[in-house]
Amino acid sequence: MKRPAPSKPKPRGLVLRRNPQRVWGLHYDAGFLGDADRASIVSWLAQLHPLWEWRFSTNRPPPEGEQQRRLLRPVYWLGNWQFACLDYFRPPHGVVDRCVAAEPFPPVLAKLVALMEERARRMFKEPPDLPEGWHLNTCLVNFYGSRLDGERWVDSARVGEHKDFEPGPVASLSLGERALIQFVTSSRPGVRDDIAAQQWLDDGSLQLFGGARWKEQTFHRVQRVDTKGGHDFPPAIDGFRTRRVNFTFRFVPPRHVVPFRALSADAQADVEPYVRALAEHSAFFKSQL
Ligand SMILES: O=C(O)CCC(=O)C(=O)O
Repeated sequence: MKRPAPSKPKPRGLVLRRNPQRVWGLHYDAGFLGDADRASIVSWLAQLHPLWEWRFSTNRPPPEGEQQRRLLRPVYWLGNWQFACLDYFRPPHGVVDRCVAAEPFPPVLAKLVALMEERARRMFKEPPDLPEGWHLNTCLVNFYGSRLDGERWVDSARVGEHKDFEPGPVASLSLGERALIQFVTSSRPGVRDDIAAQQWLDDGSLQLFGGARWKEQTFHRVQRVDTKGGHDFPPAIDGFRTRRVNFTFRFVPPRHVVPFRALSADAQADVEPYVRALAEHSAFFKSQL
């Protein structure tokens, strides 16, 4: 007798593979970035000197069970710099010595940010989804690609499960190889990591996400980045090849952003080498020393 075919397991949690743009709090626009603005961003990238930070520092050594490590990728921050070794902005308790005043957005990003804010304000109307004073004043520029390990290129183009703790909606602009972003319910891979939504982020796309569901109740991760398009972005970074660049724009209440010299003595000591490295190429950071 033929066994009945096993019934297909039901997805646990809502899997929104096709149309996450129809889901409240998520918006996706594959064609957000025009050619001229894209070219202008790429030429701005060419003069950048990203940092490839270490996760811990002298005054903040690795906690038990963890090891000192470099981040998976080089980064650059605009508006304020959240150095990995000082830990990231996590209100309500993690707000002191976290956000160091950084360069403003270049004109092309400032112009795009105004459009992103307009869209976000149509999606989110009031606190807590749209906090008092919200505007996208912070940007993390992530460089995704491969790092040279001895003679081997090792792909490190991914980000593990995490939340962006800055309050309010986040806007994410992608350049280069498409990347798969997933919103999941667990902070550890394999542990109840039901996929609540996922989206391939295309070259030139904008994703907006906000509201409790996508900011608080789920984590997000970049599961993989394609290699098919042959993208290779400037600037040249020693031991690293960039095939995707992502800009995530966030909001840090301005009262939490402090000049480098207003950090505690320990925090200044931990990040001074980074600020000196930035100052070699940036009038802004030179003025902060
Ligand atoms: O690269 C992306 O698409 C997302 C980056 C991200 O999750 C982050 O910067 O927090």
